[in-house]
Amino acid sequence: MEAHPDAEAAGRLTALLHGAAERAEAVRQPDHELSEDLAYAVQRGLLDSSLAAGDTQAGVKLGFTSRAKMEQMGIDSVIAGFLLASSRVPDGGELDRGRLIHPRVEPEIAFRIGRDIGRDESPDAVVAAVDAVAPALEVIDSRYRDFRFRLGDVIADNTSAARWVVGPWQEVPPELDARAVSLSFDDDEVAAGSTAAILGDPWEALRQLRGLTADHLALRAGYVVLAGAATEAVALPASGRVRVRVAGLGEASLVVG
Ligand code: 0L1
Repeated sequence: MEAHPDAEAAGRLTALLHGAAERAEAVRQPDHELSEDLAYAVQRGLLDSSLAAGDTQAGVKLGFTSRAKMEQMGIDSVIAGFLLASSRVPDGGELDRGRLIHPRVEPEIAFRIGRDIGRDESPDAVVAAVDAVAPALEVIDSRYRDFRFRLGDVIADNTSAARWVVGPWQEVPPELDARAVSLSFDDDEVAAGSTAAILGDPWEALRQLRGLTADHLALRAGYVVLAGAATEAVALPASGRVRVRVAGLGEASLVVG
């Protein structure tokens, strides 16, 4: 039987994006707009390629969790991608910038999921399943050359996920909605914001993840969920320490090598 043209197109884009990330070489954006379903199928293909190469999925990341950014981009719901164990940088560890294309960094909050979550469970059940929270950094790196915003292209490119760092896990606090967040390069603050930038409250971002139905976004015990950026993304420096501080939660860092 002949492959469906959509499946063929998804397979080609998966191979292109996988190769781009492997070689740290940008590729051209697709000529045509992708539907969300097809974009998540491409993303799933990327995950399968990594799993086939021996990697494991370590969690899920949310994107476009800033209401201001949603309005600017003309979208009305969050998007998500997968986190790989191999893309985690240990807290305080070194990131090889040469393996990335045009990396930017975002200060975030991470949730740790305490048990497998069934597809039919409510957003509140997901919130109740979180057993720890932590400050986090996400390094994003679009694999497209001269990127022009198109939602499907971002989803297909695993929402630009590239590297991530989680600081020391903390007990779940009673609230998370208005904590000061600071991003610094060595001793210079380069961005400052609040956890309120994450859909008003990072817990709301986690709730909205339930609206996304792709199988690989289902949550499992031990998964990390990155809730989305608390400030604009900032271009990663050529070298030095990048640090996030979240009031009352501590800090996480990486060193660009
Ligand atoms: O993590 C995010 O901020 C979502 C997607 C970012 C897309 C991009 O600007 O590369």
